[in-house]
Amino acid sequence: MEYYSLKMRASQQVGEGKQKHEQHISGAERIVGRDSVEAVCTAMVRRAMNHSKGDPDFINVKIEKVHENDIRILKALPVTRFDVDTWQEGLDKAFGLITPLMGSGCGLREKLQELLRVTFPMRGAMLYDISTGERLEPDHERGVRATYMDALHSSEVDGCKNHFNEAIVLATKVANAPGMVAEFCVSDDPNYVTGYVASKELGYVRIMKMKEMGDENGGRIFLFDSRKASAEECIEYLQKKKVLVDVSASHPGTK
Ligand code: WAQ
Ligand code: MG
Repeated sequence: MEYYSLKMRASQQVGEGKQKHEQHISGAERIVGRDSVEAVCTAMVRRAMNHSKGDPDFINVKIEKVHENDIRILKALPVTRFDVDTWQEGLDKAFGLITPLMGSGCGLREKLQELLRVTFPMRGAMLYDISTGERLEPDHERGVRATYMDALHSSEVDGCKNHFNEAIVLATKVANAPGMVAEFCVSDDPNYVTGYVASKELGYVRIMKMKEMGDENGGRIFLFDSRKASAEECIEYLQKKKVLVDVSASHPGTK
């Protein structure tokens, strides 16, 4: 089978004079069979043209052939769901699951909370080394982005975003990165308050409220251990390796 990677990003010009810059509106990526390329491309453009963040001035669609031998197939992380009454309780639960993986030491919860705040303006994720306490992204403002991934056999050409479906694919790719310890995620979509923590050991743990409704602050932290792999190796995998995730057994409602 022949595969193609499709990537779309859309932006809008904002500001005047020297302040003028491109603001990101929407992005999507897929890896699909040759037969779906055209339909998926159309759906991506539709998604860009109908985004709540605004009308795009610029849409970039990139289509690249991918060799089947270069694709790694991964089984989706098992999903569990954790209901909470308040977002404070949700955050507390998330920190409680993650901190034991960061080793022993006090103040880890406060540290994570501080790191999360730093991710708010970033487009990608923070890559944090739990062994040294250093940030390993080459560009701190942007962060690292996991890319070249999709659900296996996904023929869906839907124009709108399904948070869970996209997140389980990303989280599965990330959890399998060399040296990866865990991931922590809160959406930056003001109307989407569900977040998750994930790792090979924890699986994908959905936490139904992790922020206040209307809050547009979100971010991702990739917790990495430089004693287990090199940062270069990990970043290379996240940004270059093609991954298809078998989500056939994944369901967002699993308790
Ligand atoms: N690689 C690295 N970081 C990313 C990527 C990527 N490909 N895409 C987004 N981020 C970062 C970026 O800083 C965003 O601000 C932040 O993550 C949140 O991204 O089970 O929608 O796309 O229902 O807003 C979780 C679903 C949805 C939970 C998460 O994230 C569930 C979501 P968003
Ligand atoms: Mg978002």
